[in-house]
Amino acid sequence: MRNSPTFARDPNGFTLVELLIYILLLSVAMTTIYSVFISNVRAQRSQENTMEMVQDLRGTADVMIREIRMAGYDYTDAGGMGFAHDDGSPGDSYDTDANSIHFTMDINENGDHLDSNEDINYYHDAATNKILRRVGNPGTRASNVLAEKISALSFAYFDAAGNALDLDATPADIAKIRTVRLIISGETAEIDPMTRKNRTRTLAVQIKVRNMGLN
Ligand SMILES: [Ca+2]
Ligand SMILES: [Ca+2]
Ligand SMILES: [Ca+2]
Repeated sequence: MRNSPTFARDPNGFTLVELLIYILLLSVAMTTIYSVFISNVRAQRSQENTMEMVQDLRGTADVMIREIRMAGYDYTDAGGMGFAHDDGSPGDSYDTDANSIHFTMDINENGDHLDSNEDINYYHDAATNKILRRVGNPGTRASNVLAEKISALSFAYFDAAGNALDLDATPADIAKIRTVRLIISGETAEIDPMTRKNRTRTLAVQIKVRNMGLN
């Protein structure tokens, strides 16, 4: 009888079928481990992207809150400081309403709002998703990008009694502003690997403008 060493069963070894089953099970296990690993990496990446975006959003909101809070600061009682409408620049971006804010203050306490950082306007450019911070007086204004990846920015205004003011309908109500509500939405710089979309977060802050209505 001829021996067939290839297919002979060694009591301590594997048959070819057993070996194939083993390889199959091993590859299923490896695939499972790999996909768990990949989804962990994706989840971590997504979390990092979101945290980074939220930090940027807070930083942007902090700058705006700090400046808006000073609106109307008028140490010498010179008058004329506070929220402003469009002062000659065309369009809907320089006024104080839902999509933009414009305000003045006398930071260096010399009786005017003509010095640096005393005439400020924020506007959301919906075409580029940027917040523009424009500073200075007409003719000498400089425009800077305060933040990018901002999917939405809006403002709401309230009087001393907490009533909402519609400044487009009644522009003169600008003098009654005592609280500004800032709503800002950011989105992640990268498409989220889990959802295949940009993640977004929204911050809403109430800012008391204590210098308004003091004189
Ligand atoms: Ca506007
Ligand atoms: Ca307007
Ligand atoms: Ca000044």
